[in-house]
Amino acid sequence: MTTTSQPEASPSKEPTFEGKPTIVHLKDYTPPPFLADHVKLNINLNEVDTGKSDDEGKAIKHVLATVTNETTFRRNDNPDAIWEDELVLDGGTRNDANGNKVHCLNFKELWVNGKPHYDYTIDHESGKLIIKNLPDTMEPVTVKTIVETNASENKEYSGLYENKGLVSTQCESEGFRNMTYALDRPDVISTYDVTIEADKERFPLLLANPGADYVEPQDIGNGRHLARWNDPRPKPCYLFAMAALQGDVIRDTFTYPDGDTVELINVTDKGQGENARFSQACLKKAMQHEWDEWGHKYHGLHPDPNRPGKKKGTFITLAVSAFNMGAMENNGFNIFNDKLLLANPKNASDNRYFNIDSVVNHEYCHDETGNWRVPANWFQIAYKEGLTVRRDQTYTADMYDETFQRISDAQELRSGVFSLDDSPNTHPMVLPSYEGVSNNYDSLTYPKGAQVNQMLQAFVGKDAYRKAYREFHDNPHPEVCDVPSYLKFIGDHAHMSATFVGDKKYPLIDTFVDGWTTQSGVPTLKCDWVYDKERHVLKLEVEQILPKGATKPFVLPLKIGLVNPDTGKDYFLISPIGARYRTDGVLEIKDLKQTFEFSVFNEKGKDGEEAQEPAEPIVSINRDFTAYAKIDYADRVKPTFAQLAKQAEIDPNVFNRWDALQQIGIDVLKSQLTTGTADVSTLVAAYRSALSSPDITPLLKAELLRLPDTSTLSNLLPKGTINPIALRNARDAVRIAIASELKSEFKATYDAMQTSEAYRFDGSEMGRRALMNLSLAYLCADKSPESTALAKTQFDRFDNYNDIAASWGMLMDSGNAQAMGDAVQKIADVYQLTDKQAQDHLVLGDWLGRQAMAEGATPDDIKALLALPQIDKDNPNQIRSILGGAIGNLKLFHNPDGSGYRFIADQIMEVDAKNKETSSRIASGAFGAILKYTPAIQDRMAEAIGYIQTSMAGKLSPDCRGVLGKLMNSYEKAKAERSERNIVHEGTLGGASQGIQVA
Ligand code: B3K
Ligand code: ZN
Repeated sequence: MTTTSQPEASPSKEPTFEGKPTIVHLKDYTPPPFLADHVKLNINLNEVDTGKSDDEGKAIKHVLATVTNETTFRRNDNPDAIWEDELVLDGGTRNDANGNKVHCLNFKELWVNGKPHYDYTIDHESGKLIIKNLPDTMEPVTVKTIVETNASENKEYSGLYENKGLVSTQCESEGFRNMTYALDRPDVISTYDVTIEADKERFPLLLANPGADYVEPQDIGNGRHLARWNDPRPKPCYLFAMAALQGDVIRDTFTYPDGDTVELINVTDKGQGENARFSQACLKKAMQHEWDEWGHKYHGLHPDPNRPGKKKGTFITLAVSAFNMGAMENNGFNIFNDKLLLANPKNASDNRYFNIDSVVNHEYCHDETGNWRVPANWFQIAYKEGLTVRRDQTYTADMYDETFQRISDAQELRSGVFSLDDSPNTHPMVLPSYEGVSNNYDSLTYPKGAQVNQMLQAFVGKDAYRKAYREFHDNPHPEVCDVPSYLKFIGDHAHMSATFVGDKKYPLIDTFVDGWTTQSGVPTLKCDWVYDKERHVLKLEVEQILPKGATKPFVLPLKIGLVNPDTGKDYFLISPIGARYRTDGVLEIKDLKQTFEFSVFNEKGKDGEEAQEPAEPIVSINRDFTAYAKIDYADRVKPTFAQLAKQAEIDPNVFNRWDALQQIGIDVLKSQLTTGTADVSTLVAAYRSALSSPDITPLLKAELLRLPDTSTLSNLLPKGTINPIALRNARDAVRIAIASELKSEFKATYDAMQTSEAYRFDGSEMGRRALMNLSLAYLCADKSPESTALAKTQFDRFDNYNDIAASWGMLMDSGNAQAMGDAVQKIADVYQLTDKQAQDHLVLGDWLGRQAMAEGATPDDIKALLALPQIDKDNPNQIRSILGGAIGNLKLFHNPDGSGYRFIADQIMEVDAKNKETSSRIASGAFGAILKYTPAIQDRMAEAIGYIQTSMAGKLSPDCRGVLGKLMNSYEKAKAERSERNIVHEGTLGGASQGIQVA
C-alpha cells in the first residue's frame, strides 16, 4: 500500500502492515538502476527529555538524530541494469515498544538538484521513499533528504542506536536505511563526507570512518561541537559507521617496514581503556601478519604531506556493550561487542583472550576480503565471510599451533556445521534465496565457507593459493565480486589440474565451484582397500555417497598417508607403474567411485643392503580434515580399536592421532548409548600413553584426551533417534569410567600443571591451563565430595578468571547445592553483579548463563533471572546468556511435558518483537535440530513452533519466520513419511500373516 505524501506531511505514525512473506531470490537479482557516487551526511544529535523517569527516579532522555543526506545519484550504465523512472530509496521499519511495526525515519524534507521536490510517496509496508519525476538524464542528480530518527528507541540495534549513553551504528546488513534513506545494497559504492554535531560535554568523542587523520571536533558555539570525517575510499553503506560517546582513548602506531604508518585509536567506554591493551596489541599483530603472509597493506593509507613518498592512515576500534553479534568490519572503524575487545586476567578466560585475538584479526582481514572486494549481494556473503574465517584460521594457526587450530576447525565442522548442513535450514554456499537477511550469517557461510577455501588451498598448495589470492585482490579500487568468481580465479591462476568428462577436458575448478556453491549437505566418503602382500600393492577404493538433494559429485581433496607400523614413518605414495602421487598425499576425489593403487616398499639400507620386506601399512585417511566429509569404512577394513590405538601412537600426522582417538571415542559412546555399557580399556591405555608422552605439548594433550561432543556423535546416528538426555548421560558415564581408571594419572597431571607464576596469556600457558583444568574435570566427573573439595580449593584460590571459571563450572555440575550457591554468591560479590552501576558486566553473562544451566533450574528460575533489576533485558549478550543457558539445560528444555519448549517459545516471541536478529538465532539454536530427535520429541517441539507461528501470525519477523517455517515444513513431511512407513510396515506384517494362513 502506498500513500502520496504532501510536502508538509510526515508519514503516518500508525501505518498498517500486512506481514507478507519476504523471500528474496537470487534469480531476481539485477544490477542497481541507480548508483550513488558520493554521500554527504550531517548527523545532528540532540538529547531530549521524554517526560518519563526510570526506577531510580532519574529523568529518561532520548537521543534524537536529525540526519541530512545529500547523495549524488546517477543512472547505472550497466546494460543489465533496468531503467526505472523512479528512484526508490530504502527506509527502515521496526517494532515499537508495543510490538507494532513503525517507520524508523520521520521524514522532513526532500530536495532534488537544490530545489524542494514534492513528487514522492512513502510505501507504508516497506518504508521505501519513492521519488518521482526525476530529470530524464544520465547526468548526476543530487537528492537531499532530511529525516529525524530516535536512536534511544532503537532496541533492534540495527542502524543508529543509543545504549547506556553511547551512540553508535551497526549497518550490516540493512541498518543504514534505519538512519537515512539510501540505496542500501552492497553493489552501490560511494565516497563519504560526514559531519557529526553534538553537545560537547555529553558527547566529547565524535567518530566515523576515517580518512588519513584522526579528527578532533571543532567548537561551533552553544556548547556544541562538530567533527568532519572524510572517507575517500568508496564503500557500500553497510560499511558506514559513526559513534558519539564519553570514553577512553588509547593510542599506538603501527609502522610498515617501508615507513608507512597507521595511527591506532582504540576507544572504549569510560574507565575501560586499560582493558583494551591486549586487543590493541592483537591489532598490531594482525597488521603485521597481513603484511607478512598475504602482502596486504591497510587500504586506508593516504599520502603523508609531511613525509614525501610515505603514507599514513588511521584505524579506529570501538567497544560497545549492546551488540547483536561479535564485531563489525566498517572501513577503518571496527566496532566490537566489548566481550571481544576488553579483557584483563580477572575477567577473561583463556578462551576469551584467544577469541579476541582471532576476532580482531578477522575484522582487520575484512579490510581486504570484504571491504576492498565487496560481495555483490547478500547471496554472496560467503565470499567475504568464508574467506575471512579461513584467513583468521591461518593467523591463529601461525600464532598458536597449527594442529591445535585444525582440531578446533574440525570439531566445529563435525559438530555444529554438520548439524546445520543436515537440517531443514541448510543452504548452498551461494544462497538461492533467503527470508530474513540476518539468517545468512550462519555456520554454513562462516566455517563451512572457510573449509571450501581450505579445500581449494589443499588442492593448489599454500604458495600458489597465496599468489593467486594476491592477484585477485590487487584491484586498484573497491569492486564487487561473488563466490564463484573468486574460487574460479584462484583455481585458474593457481593452475588447478584438469578433469575429463568423457574425452572432454575441463579445469577441475569448474566442477569444484559448481558442486560446492550450488549444493548443500555433507558427502560421505566410504573407503575400502585391499593389500596384496605378495606384490606389496595397496588398492584403495573411495566411494562418494551424496547427501540428500545433491545430484553431482563434490570435488574433494582427500589427504592420506600410508604409515609403516614398524617405524611410524610414511611410505612414499608411488603407483605400481612408478608414477608419484603428490608428495603431500592429496588425492583428487571427483567421481562417485575412484580407485587408487600404491606400491609399498622399503628403501635400501644405507650401505646398499637389501631393503626389508615392507609391513602392511596403516591407512591414515583425511589427514588434517582436508575433505569436508564424513568418513566411513567398508566393514572388512574398519579399523579395530587396537589399530586405532596404534595409529594414535605413531601417525606422523598429529591431527590424525587425535582423530584416531576420536574414532574410538565415538564407538565407545555409541556402545554406551545403545547397550548401557562400554569397554573403555583401549581409550584408557591410549590416554595414559598420551599423558605421559614427552613429545606432545600440554595444549595438544588436552585435545587428545577430550571425548567427542554429543552433537558430533548425534550427526553420526540415524535421524529421528536422538534423545539428548540419554546422549548426555552416555557421555557422562564414559567420562566417569575413564576417570576412575586414570584417577592417579589425572591427579598427578593436575598437580604438575600448577604454577605459582602470575597469569600470562600465550599459547603455552593456555595449553598448561587447558590440561590442568581438563584433568580437574575428569577428577570431578564422579561428583564425589573429595572432587568437589578439589574444585572448591581452586575456586577459592581465586587466582585468574580462567581457572576460577573452570572450577566454578565444576562446582555448578557437582550436584552440591551449597557449593553451587556459594560460588554464585561469591562471583556476584566480587564482581559486584547486583549493582547496575559498578558491575563487571563482562562476567555477568557467565554468571547468568551458569545459573540458567544449573541442575534443577526451572522456567520460573529463568524468568527470575530475566527479571533481575541489574540486567538490561534488551542487551543481546545478556538475553543470549540466559536463554542459551536455559536451552543448554537439557532437563529443563527437554522436559517430557513440553514445558521447556513452550517456555522458550514464549521468550522467542518476546525477543522477536524487539530484536529479530537475536530471536531468530535463539529459535534456530533451540529447534534447529528437530529432525534429529525421536518422534515424541519432534512432536512436542513442533507444537511449540506451531504455537509461535499462530500466536504471532502476521507479526513474526521475516528472520524468525524463515527459520521456523522451514523447520515446520520439514517436520510435517517427516511426520507424513513416518506414518506412511508405519502403514507400510503394518501392511507388510498383515500381508505376511495372511500369507502364512494361506500356506
Ligand atoms: N560482518 C559482520 C557480521 C554482520 C552481521 C549482520 N547481521 C561481522 C563479521 O563477520 O566480521
Ligand atoms: Zn566476517
